[in-house]
Formats: sequence, structure tokens, C-alpha cells
Amino acid sequence: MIPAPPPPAGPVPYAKAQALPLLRDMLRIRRFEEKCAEMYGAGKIRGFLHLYIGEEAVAVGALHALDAGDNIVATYREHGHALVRGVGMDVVMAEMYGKREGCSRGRGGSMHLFDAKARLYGGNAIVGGGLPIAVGLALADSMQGVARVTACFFGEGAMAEGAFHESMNLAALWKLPVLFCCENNLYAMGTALARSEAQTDLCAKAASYGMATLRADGQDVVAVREATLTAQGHVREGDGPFFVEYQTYRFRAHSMFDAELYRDKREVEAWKTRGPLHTFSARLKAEGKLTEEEFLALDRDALAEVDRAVAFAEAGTPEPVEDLLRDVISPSPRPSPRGEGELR
Ligand SMILES: Cc1ncc(C[n+]2csc(CCOP(=O)(O)OP(=O)(O)O)c2C)c(N)n1
Ligand SMILES: [Mg+2]
Repeated sequence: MIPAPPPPAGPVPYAKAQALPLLRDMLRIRRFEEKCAEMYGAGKIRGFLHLYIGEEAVAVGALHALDAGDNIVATYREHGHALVRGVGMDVVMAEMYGKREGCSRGRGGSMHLFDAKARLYGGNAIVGGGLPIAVGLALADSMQGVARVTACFFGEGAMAEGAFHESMNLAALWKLPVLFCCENNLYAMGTALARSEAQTDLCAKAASYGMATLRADGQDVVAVREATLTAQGHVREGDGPFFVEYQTYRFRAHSMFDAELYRDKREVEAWKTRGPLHTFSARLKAEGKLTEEEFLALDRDALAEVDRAVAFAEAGTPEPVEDLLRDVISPSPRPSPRGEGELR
């Protein structure tokens, strides 16, 4: 059993007007993903589906500490990052459905949400795959003299990948503006960190590249935001990359195909008592910054947004079969079904 951390101490250091948007975004993610699970059961969403339920404080706290013009790179557990970044819930849901109106034109699905205008560069199914992309984006910015942070989210499982070490090394060597955001939810599929890693102190691994590090309670949206504010300030000042470990927990299975035989149900229940939504709303209520009516209104708004997104996705168009080879690059060009014989 991996014990849950103690509850957050001290008052929320934000006024009501600053605190409620954090709660609102956590509710939007939670309600969106609950609907995704339902629609998966109904056969409307297919393929892989990895839910972020329980981890919402990480994407919300971190993205609320970044500028809207910063780059975001994420994993296949990225619905929350897309929603907080401002990708419309309607086009995200349409992508989940594989519809042409989706943010990746229905080509990517749950694991490949992408929106260049929002500077969301995936959505990546490959564990550790986002790290070199983030380093490349930051290298481009630094060569072009653009002042921007690239925040790269990845799970602790990615830290066993060669791509992680190569990316950390180059980012530190070239002092690139990358904020490495490790979402440490303690498990990589069914493998607990200590079963696969000789060094379980993730900050120590990052520090071995001479990188500044911070560890934050990923179940507390305030702790996440504050740690990220510090870290992004360091990166923005030109002091090189920064690594933040957010200690969090997923309340659901790894994906929709996981019997969860590797963890004790009591452990899951204990961590649920540290759920980011109810602990934050309880603190705000205790401090007189939130009434039950206001909470219910935020929840109603989130549910209504989800209903509109489902209607949009249902009304969308499936990718026509004859278009399936469009934008697919092949080393041996073959005539397309339209007979044009060219790569596009
Ligand atoms: C390179 C690579 N190896 C293996 C997999 C299969 N795989 C998918 S998710 C996953 C676990 C990753 O765990 P972690 O990085 O901690 O992220 P989490 O799912 O916990 O958010 C693995 C091994 C993959 N997608 N890519
Ligand atoms: Mg993990």
C-alpha cells in the first residue's frame, strides 16, 4: 500500500475570483471524462482511452501558472490539458468519436489531441515520445529569439526511457526553455515505480543533469500552481530548464482494458480521500469563498458544456473511407485510391 499524503495545510492564498476558475476547470475535466467513459461503454468512443480522473489538479494548476502563448506537449492522458488550454470541448469530444470535426480531424482520437493554434503539440501515444518534441520546440524558440516556455507533461514511466535522458541532457546542455512536468501517479500501467526503477527519487534523476527541481503535492491545485509559477519563472528568466515532480494518483484503471490487479483497493480508496476536487472545494467553503449553490452552478455549467459537446460529436461526420490514405506518408509511393499516385 502506498500511503496518500496528508491533506493540504494552511489557507488557500487566492481571492475567490482567482480560485473559482481553478475549480471550474477541474470540474469540466471530471465531467467530460465521466461522459467519455459512459460513451466508451456505449461503443461511441473506441480505441484506447486513458482517463485523468483524480489527477485534474496537475493540468489545471500547471496550465493556470503558464502563459497562454506557451507551448504544451502532453501524453495520451491529455484530455484535461487540451480543455484547460482552451481547445473547445466540442472539438475534443468529436475527436474522441473519430469524427472529421475533431481537433485532429478524427485521425487521432483520445491519444492524439492536437491544436497548433492553441500551441497544444499532442497528445502522444509513445511513452516518452513528447520529450524530444518539447526540446525541439524550445530549441526553435531559442534559435529564433522567441521568449516562450515549452511545458512538457509525461508520466514517471517515461523516466525509464532513453528519450527522457537524451532530452534532459540536451535541454540542460543548451539551457533550453523547457519545463519538464512529471505526473508521478506511482504506476506505469501495472508496474509500481519501485518495481522497475533503481532510483525512485525522480528529482534526484533530474538533478543529475544539473537541472533545478521541485516536488509538489499533485492532489492540491494550489501547491501545483505555486510550484509551477516558481519553475516557469526560472525558465522564462533564461536560467535553463526546470523539472517539477507532481505527486498524484489516478482513481481509475490505466485504460479501459485494465483489471487493476496490481494495487490494493484500500490504497485507491485512501487516495480518493485526497481527491483534488472535493478537498479544494471543501477548503474554499470553509474559508467563505464558495457556497454550495455556487458549487452546484459550476457543476451544472460543466454538465451542460459536456451535453453540448456530445451533441456536436454525434452530429459530426465519420472520416470517409476513401480519405483514409490522405496525409499518410509512405516510403514507397503507391497510387492513392483516387489514382493520383502522389504523396500528400
Ligand atoms: C515506448 C512505449 N513503450 C511502451 C508503451 C506501452 N505503454 C503505454 S502506457 C505505459 C505506461 C506509462 O506509464 P507512465 O509514463 O507512468 O504514464 P501514466 O500512464 O501513468 O500516466 C506503457 C508502458 C508505449 N505506449 N510506448
Ligand atoms: Mg504513471
